Amino acid sequence: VPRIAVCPGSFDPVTLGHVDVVRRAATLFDEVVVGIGINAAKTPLLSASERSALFASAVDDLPGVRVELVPGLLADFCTRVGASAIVKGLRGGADFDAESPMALMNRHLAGIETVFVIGDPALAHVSSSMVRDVARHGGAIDDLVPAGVADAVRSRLHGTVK
Ligand code: COD
Repeated sequence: VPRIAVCPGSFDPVTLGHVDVVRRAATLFDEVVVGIGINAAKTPLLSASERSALFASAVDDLPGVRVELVPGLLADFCTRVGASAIVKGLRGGADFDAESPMALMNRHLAGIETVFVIGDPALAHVSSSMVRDVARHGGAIDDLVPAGVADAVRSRLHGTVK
């Protein structure tokens, strides 16, 4: 029986930090499903299908990794795909504080464990919200995101690719 992990997030947009977490998960599990989820606290810049296509292109060299939309509860999604664990990345204490209640709730709802990997310290400053903010003000985000993502973000924000 293959061991399957789900790596969930908003991924608005996917960053090199997210891809690093998925790469690490792929060394620990037979299959990894990247789950493009809905965070009710956030209004996304990119549509779910855009976020999905950009993540899929960033991991197309990784066998055993696929991208799916999570339409409702993450816990239900994990049960449906037969996942053994959720894998998430921690940049620091703030991530731990945000992730602990989610891990406990997902275990409560579906009996699923969450496994945390410590993010690459070289990417500790990289978040989707920071990437969006830097791009919004005309800063360079190209070194923080996979190929194609910076153009997609700029085109959504400014209606043009420069
Ligand atoms: N290095 C390491 N890890 C990183 C980095 C980095 N540079 N950047 C981000 N991460 C990690 C984050 O800590 C997080 O674990 C993950 O990557 C995803 O980050 P985001 O910001 O894209 O995703 P979130 O936090 O907005 O995702 C929230 C979910 C969509 C997972 C959540 O809202 C959810 O599960 N929604 C579905 C509905 C549901 O089930 N709700 C109840 C949840 S208990």
